[in-house]
Amino acid sequence: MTVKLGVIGTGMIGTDHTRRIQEVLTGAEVVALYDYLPENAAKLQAAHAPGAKIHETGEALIAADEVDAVLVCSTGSTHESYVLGAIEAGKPVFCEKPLATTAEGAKRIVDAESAAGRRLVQVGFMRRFDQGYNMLKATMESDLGTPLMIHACHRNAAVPEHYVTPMAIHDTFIHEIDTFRWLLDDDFVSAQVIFPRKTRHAHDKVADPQIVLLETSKGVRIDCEIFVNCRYGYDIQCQVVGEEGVADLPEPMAVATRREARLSQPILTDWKSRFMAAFDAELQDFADRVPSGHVGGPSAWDGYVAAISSDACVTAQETGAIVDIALPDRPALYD
Ligand code: ISE
Repeated sequence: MTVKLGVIGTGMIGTDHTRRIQEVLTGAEVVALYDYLPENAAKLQAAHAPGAKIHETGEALIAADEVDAVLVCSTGSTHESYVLGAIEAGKPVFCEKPLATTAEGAKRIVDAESAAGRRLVQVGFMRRFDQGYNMLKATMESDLGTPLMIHACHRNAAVPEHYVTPMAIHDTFIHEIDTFRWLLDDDFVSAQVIFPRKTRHAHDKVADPQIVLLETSKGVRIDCEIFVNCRYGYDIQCQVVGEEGVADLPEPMAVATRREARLSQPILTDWKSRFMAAFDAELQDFADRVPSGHVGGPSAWDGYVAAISSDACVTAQETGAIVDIALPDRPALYD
């Protein structure tokens, strides 16, 4: 069976996902597109999905009979209503992060999905599908004993002018939030943010670098550097310290060269390439599960907890305080 997908939002990630569905994935095709700029949808249709119908609204795309499941790749502020619309239509929906721009919005999605009684929502936290992170998690479980600490860092080469201080949390660090929860099978109880000396390469509206300190309910301490104008590349590091040993996230595979008295290895510069295989795997998993009517992967609950945790980190940025993080009870659907 070929699963028929509709893509809402044909910007950078919507275009990339459409390309991978059409050219990389098996058993799925894009049959519908919507973008608030119709010319963008037309461009994507011409480039990668000539058979797809362009809809006039996202709501029309969700309602279309030929659409089995929906991908929400539009701007963050529109995610909540499209995801709620898909749940109401009983259609599986893959939503890029953030699930919603507020924790209350994410909770409305959790409530709607719980009422529907089945997992219809998968959130685009692709690192759970990354081979290196899966190897790290397996090593933690087999060799490290009880985890005690994580030292991590998330570095981007540069960020655009519209990137402001809170985005270091809800656009960038949000991936780390989900990754740490998943690696540790634990939740956070507090957050603090520290600002080291600022790099001269950051513009006025972004404090860069930052260090986030988290504590989990089991007492694990995490420090994570966020440095989004590091200049040299896109670099994701994660070291787990356990009672029996230490494990590092593997580096992306790269050829080392010896030349002119130097031993060197390239570093990627773009997050889309760094996690390319993980993006492929998360969408393949989503498409494979559509026929069953139940999706897997990161859930609406994970999206909701990420929203609560990132709100606490933003408060920590603003106040300099150690901010408590309290979670509501988890609905049975997510056990
Ligand atoms: C971007 O949205 C991402 O998802 C990347 O993984 C992150 O490194 C970058 O900072 C974000 O802007």
